[in-house]
Amino acid sequence: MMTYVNTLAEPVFAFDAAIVRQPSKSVIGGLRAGDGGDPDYAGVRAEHEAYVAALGKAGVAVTTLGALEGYPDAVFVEDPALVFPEGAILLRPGAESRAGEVSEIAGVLHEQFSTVLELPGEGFVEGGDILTTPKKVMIGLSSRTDLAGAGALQKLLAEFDRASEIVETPADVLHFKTDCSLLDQETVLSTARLARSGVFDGFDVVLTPEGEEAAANALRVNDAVMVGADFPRTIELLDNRGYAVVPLKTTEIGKIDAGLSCMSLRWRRPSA
Ligand code: CIR
Repeated sequence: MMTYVNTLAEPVFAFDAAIVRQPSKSVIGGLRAGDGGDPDYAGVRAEHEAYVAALGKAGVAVTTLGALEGYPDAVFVEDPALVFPEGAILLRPGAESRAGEVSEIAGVLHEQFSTVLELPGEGFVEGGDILTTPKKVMIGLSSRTDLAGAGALQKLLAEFDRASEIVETPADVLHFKTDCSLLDQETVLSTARLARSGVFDGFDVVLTPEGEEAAANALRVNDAVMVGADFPRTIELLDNRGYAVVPLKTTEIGKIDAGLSCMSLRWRRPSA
């Protein structure tokens, strides 16, 4: 295995590469907990296109995979795998309808990474439950990520010299990162319901304004902080704190419980 030294010299949100996948027409049947109606396919495509453009503008080279009609949620490439400068990890989604997405993304990961590990054992982990911070990788238990999967993942992260911690996701919240994101090396954006658990003790915490909980799934990429355009108070809050806010529409993907982190795998390529 390649030894990767000095992983923490760059901020964890310094990315120069990303993988995304075109939304399929079947995305309108994507998994969701609520009943806010089906997303509009053209709307999802438009949101996805603007997102990919924003990644490019932030300085990331984007690899775009083709749509997978057999997997309505496959546009959310964050969930079947995890990527770091040191290598990639193939996960095991807890949602049955998403299990096949892992082998669909394995090929491009083998092309782009010299090390690709696979989650052993029987447990489940989805990437939406993983928050990478400078000091540790946080693994949220949820309806999609169980203790067996989280424990197996900790062992793989140790191979990358990454410390990790298993934490709880609030009840009825899809993924850990549905409710939080990293704004900079010390600061997280979090819903009050998640922060209340004390999980972010030691971080600076910016709380999403009441009623804008869905804004918590923001995405820091290099200098840009991408935030859902439907959340004006969160945008103003982050703008006032000096972040370079890039509002992006998430109205349609929000109907199937998705936000900005879900639509890409992002990493920094190790320098030769
Ligand atoms: C699902 O329920 O799996 C999709 N409809 C949404 C996945 C969102 N992914 C993410 O937050 N990483």
